[in-house]
Amino acid sequence: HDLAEALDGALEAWFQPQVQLATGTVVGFEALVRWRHPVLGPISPPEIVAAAQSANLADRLTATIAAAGCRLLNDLPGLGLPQATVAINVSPREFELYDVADVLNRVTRAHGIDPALFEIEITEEAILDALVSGPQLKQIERSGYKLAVDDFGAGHSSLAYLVGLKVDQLKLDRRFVTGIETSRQNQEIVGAMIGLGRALSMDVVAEGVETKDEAETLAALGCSIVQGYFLGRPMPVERLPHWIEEKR
Ligand code: G
Ligand code: G
Ligand code: MN
Ligand code: NA
Repeated sequence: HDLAEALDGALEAWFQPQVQLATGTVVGFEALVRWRHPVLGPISPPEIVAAAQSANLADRLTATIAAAGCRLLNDLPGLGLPQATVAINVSPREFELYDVADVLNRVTRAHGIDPALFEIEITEEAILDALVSGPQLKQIERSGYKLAVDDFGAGHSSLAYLVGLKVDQLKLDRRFVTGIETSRQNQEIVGAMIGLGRALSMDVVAEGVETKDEAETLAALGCSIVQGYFLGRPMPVERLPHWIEEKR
């Protein structure tokens, strides 16, 4: 009940920048849900998502986050930022619950936003459940949205699913990134995943970059885009101008 109400007010999308290593340019923002309950305090995103699913509000949650993403895209010139993408998370169960492409289409049309500016983050688990997700992913792809595989390398390791699906981006799981400057094994693994991305024309984004050493090691390995606390934490839109100012 509280969530239904929050979807019209208190619930927010925060945004975490994705930065091109070579140039320092912001190329995207991942939208992450945030909700401070008036009595219970901050509710964790997995709890919000679970509550939305059991209350039959999952489609509205996605619509709310996507709408915030559209507003950010429309605000970028005013913020003095170049064109960028917005990434939205969709969990595996959601494909069983509602028509994801249909929800996204309604929102992007209402805001006059090109679907190609949206990156839909799905997990390996969602892709592997092809009976449920297959037709939906095709529909998302046909509507013009980009697809990103989130937590890449952390789930089922079969790469067969990369064939026949138009994946634009691989988001390397944080576990390969943390302390990469001292782990020869993680350097080899990340190097191989970057090679895979290059061979298949997919951007590779390293997640959870927390230190300069990690960023430099990733740059040396040929990683093009990074995301993590070192570059910027998830933040409300109001904080973006300050973050941009600090970065200059
Ligand atoms: O935002 P972190 O800040 O705590 O997010 C924790 C988890 O919640 C991540 O796995 C992230 O993908 C997921 N998450 C965040 N926002 C959303 C959302 O709007 N929808 C879905 N399905 N998952 C989200
Ligand atoms: O599952 P997904 O990759 O969508 O989850 C992203 C999660 O990672 C969010 O909870 C986000 O707040 C968190 N996150 C983003 N950057 C960092 C980071 O540098 N370090 C850590 N530990 N978490 C991060
Ligand atoms: Mn994500
Ligand atoms: Na991830």
